[in-house]
Amino acid sequence: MSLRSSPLTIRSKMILTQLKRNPFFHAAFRYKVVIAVAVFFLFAWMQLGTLRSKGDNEFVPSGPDYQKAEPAVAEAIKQKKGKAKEYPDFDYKYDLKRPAAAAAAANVPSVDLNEIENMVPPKREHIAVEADEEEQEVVDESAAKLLFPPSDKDQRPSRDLGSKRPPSKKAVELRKPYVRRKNTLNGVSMKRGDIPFEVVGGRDLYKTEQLDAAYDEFAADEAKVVPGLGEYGEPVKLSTSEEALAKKVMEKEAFNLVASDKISLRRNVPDTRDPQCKKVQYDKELPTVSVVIIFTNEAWTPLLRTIWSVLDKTPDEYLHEIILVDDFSDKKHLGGKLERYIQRKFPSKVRLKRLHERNGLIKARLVGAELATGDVLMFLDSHCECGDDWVQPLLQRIKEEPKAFVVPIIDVIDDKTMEYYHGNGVYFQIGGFTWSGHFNWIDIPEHENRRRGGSNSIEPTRTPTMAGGLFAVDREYFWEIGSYDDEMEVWGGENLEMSFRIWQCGGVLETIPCSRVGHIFRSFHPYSFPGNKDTHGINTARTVEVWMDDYKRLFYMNRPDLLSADIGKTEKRKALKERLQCKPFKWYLDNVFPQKFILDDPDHVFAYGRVRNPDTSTCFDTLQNDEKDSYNLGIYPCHNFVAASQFFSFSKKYELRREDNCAEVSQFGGLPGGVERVQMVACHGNGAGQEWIHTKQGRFINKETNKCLDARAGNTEELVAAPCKAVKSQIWYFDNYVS
Ligand SMILES: [Mn+2]
Repeated sequence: MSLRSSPLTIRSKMILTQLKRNPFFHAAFRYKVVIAVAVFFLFAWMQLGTLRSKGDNEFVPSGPDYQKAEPAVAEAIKQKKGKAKEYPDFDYKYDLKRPAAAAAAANVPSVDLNEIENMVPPKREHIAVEADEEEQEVVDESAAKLLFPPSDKDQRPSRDLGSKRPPSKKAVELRKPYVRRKNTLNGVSMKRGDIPFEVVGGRDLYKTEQLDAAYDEFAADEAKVVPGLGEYGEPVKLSTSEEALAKKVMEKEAFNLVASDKISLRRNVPDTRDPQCKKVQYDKELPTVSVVIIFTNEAWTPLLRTIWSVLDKTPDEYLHEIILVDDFSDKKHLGGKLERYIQRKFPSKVRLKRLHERNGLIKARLVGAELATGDVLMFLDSHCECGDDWVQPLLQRIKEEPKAFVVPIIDVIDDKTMEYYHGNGVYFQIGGFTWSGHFNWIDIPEHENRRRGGSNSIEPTRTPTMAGGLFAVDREYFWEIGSYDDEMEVWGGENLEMSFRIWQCGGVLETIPCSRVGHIFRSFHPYSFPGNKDTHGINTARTVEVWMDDYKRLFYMNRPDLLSADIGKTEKRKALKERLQCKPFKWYLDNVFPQKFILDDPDHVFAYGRVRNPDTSTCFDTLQNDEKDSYNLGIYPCHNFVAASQFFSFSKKYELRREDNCAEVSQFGGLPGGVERVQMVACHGNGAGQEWIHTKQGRFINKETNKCLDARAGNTEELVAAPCKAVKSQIWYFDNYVS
């Protein structure tokens, strides 16, 4: 059978003939060779374009710090950037079109309109969605997209603008197959990828006045503000009905958002500095600063107040930029509303970077630091208020000592009243740590006061650790000394890691008394931890593995559970320690934190371990009391392993103690027969009621009261101090005696 007679061939021939009647296809058939060649070149050209744009999209920061960054860190961030593209845009949760499209696809009745109305109250959200869709066409020009003035209904044409006539032949001839649009920022053309931010401020780039005059979506927020309320850090008093609402909100936000919303975003705070600070002259030439603020689901007013406060309190010549890094928030106000606020109200120094998955504090800060281009990096929490001249003393110190990590004195903003507390400007504390791996505040030791010139000095004050939320450092030195441990997860422990590393690897960590920044201390984390992991514990285990050498035994005694936990690999950090030739932890303890009590160190103790009464086989026990407070010391059947709750030391100062608490005979009225309770209170180091004699026979005699520790009590779990007698219940021995 020949092909000619095949019905299929005949039919296709017929179709072809019909097609040829169409003038367009007729032309196409006539010039098929020309078209083939054209298509080939077009295809080749597009391939070239894709290749080029791939290169542009790749996240390779151009600053010198990038090269200095640990290659692994740089690689990790690079990979993350690549990956982020696969995730939907941040705003997707508010995209009305999406549920509608899904419903249509599933062939179900469309969503109740009222429901949608309730989901998205401000009409502005609709406009934003539309605008986004139009912008899809120029999505390649991400930089240009950034600089679109805020969309506004009043600025839109009232009818379709454009001719319905078909384009002239000449115009068709002139049209090129594909025109790349140029990106410009204030008229300076730039390559795609030059602006790695989703949004930049537009106050200084656009005429926003007429926009402000139109419908203002921020008017409702501004209407909540009561003029003068909270000025100079005064506490806010709420009405009874507001108070009830505030209580509810506090359970979610961990601070009083109702009060915060009523205070001006640009309120004044008191000048809490030592009066001596006002006389200090700072250099005119100081390094510039990039302020990095990361946040996840931060409330509206604290976040904006933080940004305003930095803008208002930092001299313009030193403020290089404010980089906001959004760690995958899903609160509505942090979507389009925040973007429009930034575009309208803030200058172009304020930039927003979105992360498209939850990265956690450590990685989010690394992203911010990568994007920064100022001389100095300053990290701030997203609920701060800066004091007068807060930045100059920090920049001055870094200019003088480029290896200094500096922290301001962190003032307390009350989480219930938003009161900005101010003491006498002189007293402040520095950072310590506990062997269980937590940061704590400690008093400045005598030796440091001598070094810095007295307890009233405003000179930089050395601190063994930092709280972590707020600090500044030379940008290049930040990378040189190992930035952050990027294998740490979400939150916690990174501040101790950084503190140990700074000191052990040749830097200094200082509190700068003339710099003060207020911070809302919240009682709990208002956000969830992915996977509900104990990231603080795991991160701290990483820290002790890398930096604490043998002293990690004291950490694991408190956290035996972490001995078997998966803490990831620490090789990279150990290699860094090796490369930077960092000093051992013993050097840190001897030189930076000599006042730190080491529970089992022969220089600090005569004896340590369990304290056991052989007759009853009971041991001293904290009975799980909170050691931040005073508590009555107890006894409990001895464990057959080293449990932190039964670990005590007999110090070289003759204290019977724990890490920070010492045993005293209680002053608060005793039991019958001259028997007293025994209390654990903060060690003061001055002997007196905290001094004990431990005899060869095993007695513990309190020097002040001459009473002996005794295991016989009405309550079997209570340790008491009783008149000394030759009884077995007054014999106690430590597990270990240091000769
Ligand atoms: Mn904080």
